[in-house]
Amino acid sequence: MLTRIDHIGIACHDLEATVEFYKATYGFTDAHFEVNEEQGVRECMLKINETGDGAASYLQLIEPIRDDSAVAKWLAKNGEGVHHIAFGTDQAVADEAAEISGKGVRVLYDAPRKGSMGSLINFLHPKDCHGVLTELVQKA
Ligand code: CMX
Ligand code: CO
Repeated sequence: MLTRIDHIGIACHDLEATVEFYKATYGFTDAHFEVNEEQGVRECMLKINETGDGAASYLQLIEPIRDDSAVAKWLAKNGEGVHHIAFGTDQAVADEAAEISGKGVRVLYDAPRKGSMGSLINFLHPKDCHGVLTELVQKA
């Protein structure tokens, strides 16, 4: 079952400047930086609030590290902005993805991949989700 908004992914050109905007404008302070080589991004998870399922909701600010990454392609076409939404699941993400796949929605990866902070992730195709690239997250 999906039990939270895990994060909203926001694509940006300058990670540090974008993090500074969110800190200075809204007062968010809990920031975790990491690089996800496989996804081709540098990112900052800015924690917004804890959630009733024992996890939390974040903004995920992402800057591409490679020109051939999904986010670089998207930024070149659209400019900065909301890139995806991510739901947290209370079960194995492979099981969640299989259930959703059974409803006719394309799941992008055959097996879960590494997400932020030790999580496991998969994605649903935006064309099957009314234009929204949707990520599934199993927290570490
Ligand atoms: N949101 C909504 N629609 C999107 C989209 C997005 N983020 N990215 C692409 N699309 C749409 C495009 O607008 C395009 O639509 P049209 O055909 O109507 O123009 C269509 O999907 C195909 O897009 P494309 O530009 O040709 O891009 P690709 O098909 O090569 O890739 C996708 C699209 C979703 C398969 C690819 O972005 C992907 O694999 N994404 C998953 C990985 C990812 O996004 N990683 C970064 C985040 C990492 C993290 O969260 O940790
Ligand atoms: Co994400």
